[in-house]
Amino acid sequence: MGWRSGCCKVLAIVAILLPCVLGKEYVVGDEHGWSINFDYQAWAQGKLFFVGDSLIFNYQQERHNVFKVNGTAFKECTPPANVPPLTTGSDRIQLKSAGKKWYICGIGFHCTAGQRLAITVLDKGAGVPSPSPSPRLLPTPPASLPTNSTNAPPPAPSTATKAAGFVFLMVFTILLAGIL
Ligand SMILES: [Cu+2]
Repeated sequence: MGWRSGCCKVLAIVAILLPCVLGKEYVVGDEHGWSINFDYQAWAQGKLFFVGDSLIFNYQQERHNVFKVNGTAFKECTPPANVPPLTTGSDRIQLKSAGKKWYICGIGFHCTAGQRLAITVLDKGAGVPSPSPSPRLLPTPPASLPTNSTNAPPPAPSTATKAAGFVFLMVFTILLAGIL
């Protein structure tokens, strides 16, 4: 009986800390990688980038590169003359501060051809930018509710609760695997 409550405590702590400790990794363009003929703004849309997350630019070395630029250089597709580009073919950039970030390819006319990415990095504490309160802050029904309240279907979960549930499930599975 002891392991159960102890396990729950560990679960709760891990479920809370895990998303904070581990930054997410985003492969820019997913399997398309970092190249021309891709809509990076569409790719970035709907994604939430937080401080601590990382961008990974995958591309064929010497065919492309990655410049971190400012808004003007992004708009005009002008790579900075005084800053060397990233050129490894698998460049990882950790998002260290909140705010707008811009990346372009400095080879040929690739940037003009769409090889540029603009994202907005959010502060960890900022959470999901939404006018409605976080679902985690909603009051939970009292545990003493009679009859079949525990079996009642929960209200449709938001994306945030789904994500939290997924993390919880993962952690639970890992722990369970460790115990068994
Ligand atoms: Cu390029």
